[in-house]
Amino acid sequence: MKIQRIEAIPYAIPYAHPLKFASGEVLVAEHILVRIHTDDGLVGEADAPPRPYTYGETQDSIKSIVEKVFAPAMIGLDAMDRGKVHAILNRTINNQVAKGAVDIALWDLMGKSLGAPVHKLLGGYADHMRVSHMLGFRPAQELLDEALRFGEEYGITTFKLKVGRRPLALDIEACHVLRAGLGEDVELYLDANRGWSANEALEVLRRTEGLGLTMLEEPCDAKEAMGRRRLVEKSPIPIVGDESVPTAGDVSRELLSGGSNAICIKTARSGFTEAQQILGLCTGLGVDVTMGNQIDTQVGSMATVTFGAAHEATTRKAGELSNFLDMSDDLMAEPIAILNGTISVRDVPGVGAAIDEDKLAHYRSN
Ligand code: MUC
Ligand code: MG
Repeated sequence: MKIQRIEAIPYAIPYAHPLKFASGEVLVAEHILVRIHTDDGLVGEADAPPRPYTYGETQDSIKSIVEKVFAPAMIGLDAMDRGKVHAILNRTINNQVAKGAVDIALWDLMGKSLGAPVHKLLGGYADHMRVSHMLGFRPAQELLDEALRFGEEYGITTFKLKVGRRPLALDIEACHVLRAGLGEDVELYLDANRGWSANEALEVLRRTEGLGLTMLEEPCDAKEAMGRRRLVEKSPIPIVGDESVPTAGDVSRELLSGGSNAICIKTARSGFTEAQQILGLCTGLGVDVTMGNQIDTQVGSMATVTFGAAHEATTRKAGELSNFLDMSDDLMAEPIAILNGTISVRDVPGVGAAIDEDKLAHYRSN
């Protein structure tokens, strides 16, 4: 199964409900669909969502690095030889989202060529994941209305609230309103996308005490190492590393330096291969993990559920799998259904995110 051709296809799908958060805003999903073609006629696919404000990659940079740097070195290799491919990818630093998509497309190819679902190849632990929904910046009452609607329509009982605003009272009020309106049984946790300082985060934790918040993600910049360590030491709830930990090396640095004591795994920026390394590291150290959302399409969310359901430790918490609901459309031929607050894996060869070619033709940019 030799790699014959690699495409990086830019496309744009507007959001019906844009998501706003401390580090940025998403109005249009301007992503890249990576397609790896082999000499036996198989195609492996994966979605690459550029997040310039998080990793510095853009739609153009991902297209260029995949087609001009990775593809020429990969063509002719056996698609099963992931070790060889990763040695090539590792010659270029950063570009995590481009590398993640190449890796997932290779797993998709492996599944298709073996006739096996990738969730089984990865571990096959469960056939579904519970869903956590991300709530972006909105006035408190609108956030509550949205959460109640997601609870009623989809059975979702876990919410991640985007915070990191100033004045702090905006987010503190939102936490109180959500807890009062949703009741004790709904899980609520926060993600500040580096919007605060460590001291501001401590103040928020003080003023939300008693609300049963379960985690606080990237409250401040992890590079501000002393502040972060002090926050981790003083916080009653886990401080989750997200954008500070795209690679296994980053995870070890943040855990060992005391900058985080829980880790968010995102397949969009780590692929499946490095996500498994991260998971092994965290499991061995006794560190909790969450499956995060890089504001993914259905194609990206299918990859997350494929990985998350495959391992026991990633099914303990609800995975962030539902923000494709905010988009006006998607590329997947058979849309994802959320039933009783869960998303199921697909028992088809590969990742199970087959593309609707008419939709791709409609939304592709060139
Ligand atoms: C998240 O968990 O931070 C926002 C930016 C990004 O890269 O991912 C999202 C969600
Ligand atoms: Mg985050």
